Amino acid sequence: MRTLIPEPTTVREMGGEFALPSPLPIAGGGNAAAYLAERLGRAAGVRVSEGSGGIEFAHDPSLGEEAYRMRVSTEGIRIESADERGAGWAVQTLLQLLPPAIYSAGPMEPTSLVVPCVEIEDAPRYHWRGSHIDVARNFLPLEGLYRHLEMMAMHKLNVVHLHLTDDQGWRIPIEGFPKLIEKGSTRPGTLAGHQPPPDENDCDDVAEHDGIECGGYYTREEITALVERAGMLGIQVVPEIDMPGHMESVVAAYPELGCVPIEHPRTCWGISEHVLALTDEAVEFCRAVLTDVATLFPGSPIHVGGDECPGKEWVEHEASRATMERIGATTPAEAQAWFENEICTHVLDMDRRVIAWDEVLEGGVPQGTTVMVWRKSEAVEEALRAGHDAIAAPTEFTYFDYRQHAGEDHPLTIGGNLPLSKVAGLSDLLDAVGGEGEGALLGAQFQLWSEYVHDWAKAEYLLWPRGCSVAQQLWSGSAGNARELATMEEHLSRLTARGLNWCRTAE
Ligand code: TNX
Repeated sequence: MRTLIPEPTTVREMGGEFALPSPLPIAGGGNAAAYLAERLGRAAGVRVSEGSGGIEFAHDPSLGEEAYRMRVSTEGIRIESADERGAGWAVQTLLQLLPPAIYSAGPMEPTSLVVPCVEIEDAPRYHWRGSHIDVARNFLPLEGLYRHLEMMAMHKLNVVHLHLTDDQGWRIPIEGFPKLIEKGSTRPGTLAGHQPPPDENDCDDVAEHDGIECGGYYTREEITALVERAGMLGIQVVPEIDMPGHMESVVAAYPELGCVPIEHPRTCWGISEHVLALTDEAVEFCRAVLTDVATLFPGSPIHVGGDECPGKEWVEHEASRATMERIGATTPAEAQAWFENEICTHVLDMDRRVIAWDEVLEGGVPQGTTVMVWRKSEAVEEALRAGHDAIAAPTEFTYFDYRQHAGEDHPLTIGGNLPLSKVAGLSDLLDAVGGEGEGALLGAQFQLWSEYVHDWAKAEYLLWPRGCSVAQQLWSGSAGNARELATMEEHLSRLTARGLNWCRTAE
């Protein structure tokens, strides 16, 4: 039996096998069938036809969300699910029952398209199985995102959280605010991603490092196409517009929205003191942006950031201080709580899930806000007890901008060692905090912050195979096979077939 990652709930081997006929009859299955046809066609030149004797998809409303049942007999394959995503995950399992070359660009041997007879029952432990990608610090080209979606689907990951804006760049066009792209999407200097800059928190120092313009953005058409492709693969795209901190790129574009003037998006890393002004005009701008973002990402939850916002400038800036007096805020934390209330309420009023980083627990946010916890694990319990839904994104287990191994040949990263063996601890954390309080623990996600990630080759190096482990844990509830490289050997050959630059020396 082949290694399946994530591991299904139950697998019963029945003996015998089914060789996929060519052309392959497929009945039903919608997007799931379309994706299967696409992959079999690309890798093995298989054509599909309509009719019976091949793969049959069926609806079974008694199965849970995203769950599926798959029966492979010598006569054919039957896949049952209550929803289209369940059918899609069954297809991913089916692909893993085939030789790893099924993930290649082809052509592979058509004769090797043989599936063992099995009965599989499967359902996810968590419904939020996410991958966060920061495309703001360094712009990452679209092609890689498409490839990443395929990798996510292979691992039954269903949420891609795009960190679309930050101090260093704004990556999404917004109706009525053209300067966000004209001025906010590029900055001088590439921020020395492969060499450590002398001081990464000294903007002058880094700006002088190379002197070329650096930036990029996705067009609205590109975003719409990406969201559609993700949907076909069973993945929801969750946009993040980080506010009211991490907004230097906005202030560079529209100085009237900031507390101090800024010439261009930030040219170094670290937490910026230059935050959005606390004015009605600035809040109105944020509302307008979120309204527009909601149209670009139909039905998606919307992440409104809320992390790392020093309130020092609010006290110094006259108009912001006037707002603080008006709303009766005596500290920056109280002022941010007011801001979060305005913003989160706006998103909730659009009938969307609104998500914010765990800093917002300090001042408070409206009930109904989902808290994404990146700092200490206790904050997950705190969020749940306060009645919020929570998503775990703990630095300790899921910060993939940290190195994968301690070896000297590891490329530059922002943080210390987070080997595969350590990532395997995520499910214990989730087990420990689940069930606390009134909110629900939706699941978890791994984060790729891109301060030191300039291209997809490096992104892939940091993401895999650690991403396999998180996916395994979120789907199956435990680290299982995905603890160390040796136990995942066959699965890793799938990543190789896909041409992925995964880290071969992970510990
Ligand atoms: C903290 S996690 C951040 C990011 C950085 C990251 C680097 C969070 C909400 N904020 O802005 O990129 O650390 O590891």
